[in-house]
Formats: sequence, structure tokens, C-alpha cells
Amino acid sequence: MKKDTLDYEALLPEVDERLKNSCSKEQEQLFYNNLKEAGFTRRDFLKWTSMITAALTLPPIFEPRVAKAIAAIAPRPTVIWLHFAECTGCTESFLRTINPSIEQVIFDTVNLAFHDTLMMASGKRAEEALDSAIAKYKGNYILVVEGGIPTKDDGIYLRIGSNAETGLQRLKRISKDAKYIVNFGTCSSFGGVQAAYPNPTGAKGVHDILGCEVVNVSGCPPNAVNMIGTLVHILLFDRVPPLDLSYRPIWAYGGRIHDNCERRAHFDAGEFVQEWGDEGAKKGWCLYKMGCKGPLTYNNCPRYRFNQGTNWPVGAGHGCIGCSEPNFWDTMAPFEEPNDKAGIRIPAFGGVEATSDAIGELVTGITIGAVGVHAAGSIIKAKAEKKKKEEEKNKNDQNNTGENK
Ligand code: FSX
Ligand code: SF4
Ligand code: F3S
Repeated sequence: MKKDTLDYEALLPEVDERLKNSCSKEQEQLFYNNLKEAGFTRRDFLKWTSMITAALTLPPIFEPRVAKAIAAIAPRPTVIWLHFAECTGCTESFLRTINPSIEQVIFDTVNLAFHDTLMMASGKRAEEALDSAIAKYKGNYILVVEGGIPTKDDGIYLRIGSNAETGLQRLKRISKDAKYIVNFGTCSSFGGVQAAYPNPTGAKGVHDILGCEVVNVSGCPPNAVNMIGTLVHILLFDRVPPLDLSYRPIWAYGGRIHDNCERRAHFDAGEFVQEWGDEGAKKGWCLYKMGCKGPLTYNNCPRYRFNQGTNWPVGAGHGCIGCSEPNFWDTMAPFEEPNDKAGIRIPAFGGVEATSDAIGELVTGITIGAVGVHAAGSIIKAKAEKKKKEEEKNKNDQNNTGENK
């Protein structure tokens, strides 16, 4: 059964025992040399470990242990990284983090036994490398999966490798001997774009095919911090982090975009972008009315951003499209219109709640701009006050009728 929390302090003796038995001085030396060569000091690394410890919601007592596990555990975990039906944006997102970065140094020290898009070998040679890695690390490797898997007509719509194996056969064969399965991206997590209606190839996510425990590091693309953090958790505790009902790590996907968004104060104040490029857009107002699905989406993008913290969709001026949620291509579209069916009440001007349609109707026909916006707010406020008065009056009338009986 999935647990939504772990008693990390209680796991401390177990972690210390593992570190005592599995750390190597040579490995540690090698790691710090690599770090230095990439231009980072030990202090940079410790700052990074403190960030990732906090991100994983571990107590600070774990900071030195996280650093030790990353630097010194040997042999390094073996990763087999497979690609199925996808755009490869997930790997791109991961690579954008690393040029060079501490994540790169860490990732360089895992034993990446197979990765279709990064490895030199191709064709038959690549397949041989894959087979020998599976045989050598049987039962011990971490399988990272990118892309959805077509299942219709026995999976014939995706064939990979020199043996023209279907994606379905390949996933089943290689996942059988994996210790952990980490799905990187919404496609491998939930099917993704190829599973969108009408899903002509019957594409599915890994869990829907295998039914076993997986970790879904979702997002289209996903954030590299979420991937590295998940790997660090596995390295340190030899178990997956607590997961939500969609098998996503709670440390990364437990918070709602909307609750951590830098534009939230504008949402609360009823200040919305009404049209691309308008005054509100220039002032960085809330993008709800332009279709932002932040209120329906769970991910940590506002906190960690992408491309080494450069920016994130809402920061760049477009609404969140809900890319880390299951079936978002179908459920969150249209992406540039608000989803009022979701029942989100938004504060209108003057602090009164209304649906965005109500505001939209009023704003249409009124000059967009400060005056029009405030006029719309006042009308909604006046309507709401009138409604409240009527309700109070009805209540009083009812009470009076009751008393008179
Ligand atoms: Fe999917 Fe990834 Fe979106 Fe693209 O591998 S999650 S389409 S960013 O590339 O799988
Ligand atoms: Fe931010 Fe979108 Fe929420 Fe507005 S609706 S506060 S832009 S997440
Ligand atoms: Fe995706 Fe929304 Fe983050 S679109 S990248 S979950 S801001």
C-alpha cells in the first residue's frame, strides 16, 4: 500500500548503516575531483545538497548524509533509460539543466548503461549493450522510461531496435528485472500526447500496462530537479519517496501551482490579463482568464523553474497548461480559455467572487483598461450586494412568517 509519509528520523539508523557499509573513499575522491573539474567547489555542492534535502522535505540532520550518499556510495546505481513514443523533450529538459551543473556531475557518476539518444552505439551494437546490461545488473537496475507505449493491435505502431521489437514487448522484457521503475515525463506516466483523444494507437502509461509500483515524475516536459531528487531518495533510502494517488512523489507534486505562483496576489486582488499583450500582461497580472490551469495542477515549477532556475511557463507570460496532470491534453484543453466547469471561484474586482465568464461578459463592451476594469468590478460588486440583501430579506421574511405562526 502506498504511504503518503515516511518517518525519516526513524530511518536514520538504517541510513547510517548503509552509508557505513557502502561508501568508498576512492569513489568520494573521484566525485570531488569531477566536481572541481566542472568548476564547482565543495561549498557549492553543500549548498546544492542543502537545497535538495529541503526539496525532499527531509529534516536538516540528513544534509551531510545526502552529500555522503551522492559522493561516496559505490558501486554507483545502474540506470537503463528507454525511449518510447514521445517528442524527446523530457531528455531535452534534463540536458538543459546540465551544462555544466552539479546535477550533471552527479548524473555523470551513475552507471548509465543504456540511453538511446545519448549513447554513441546504435543498431545491433546498442541492442547488445542493452542485453548485456540487463544480464549483468539483473534485479538491481533503475529503469527510467520516457514516452507512452502503443498497445493497440499488439503494439505494432511502435517498433524499436534492430530486432523490430514492439514498444510493448520491450517494456515488458526490460521492466521484468528492474529494481525500480521511474517514468520521466507525462507520456510514460499517463500516456501523454499520443494517448490524447482519439488515441489511435491505444497508447498508455507504464503503470496502466504493468500494474506494478512505479514513480511518475510527470510533466511535459518534467523538471530535472524532480528526477534528480527522486534518484537521490532512492540512493539514500533504497526505497521510493512517498507517492500520491497518481504515483507522483509528494515532495515534488504535493503543492498546487496556484498556491506558490508569483502572480497569486493579482488573482486575489482580481487583477487579470484580459488579452495577450494588454496592460495587465505588461504588469504581470494573473493569467487565469487567459486559460491558466495553475489552480488545477500540482507541481513545483514556481519554486524550482526550468533551465537551471531561469524561468517557468507562468513566469514567461503564458498560463500553466496542467502538463503534469493525467490526461491533461484532453482535460485541460482549450489551453487559452479558463475552465469554469471546474468550479473555481475567482475574486472579481472589489473582492467579490465570480466566475471568469461573469467578469468576461461585463468586460466585453467596456473599454479594457483601468476604468473599464474597475467598472466591471463595481457592477459585479453591486450585483453581489443586491443579491446578498435579497437573501437577507428573504431570510427575515421567512423568520417573521415563522414567528407569526
Ligand atoms: Fe512526452 Fe517526453 Fe512531453 Fe515530450 O520523452 S512528456 S511529449 S516533453 O518528450 O515524453
Ligand atoms: Fe498564477 Fe495561474 Fe493561479 Fe493566476 S491562475 S495565480 S497565473 S497559477
Ligand atoms: Fe507544466 Fe504548468 Fe509547470 S504547464 S511546466 S505544470 S507551470
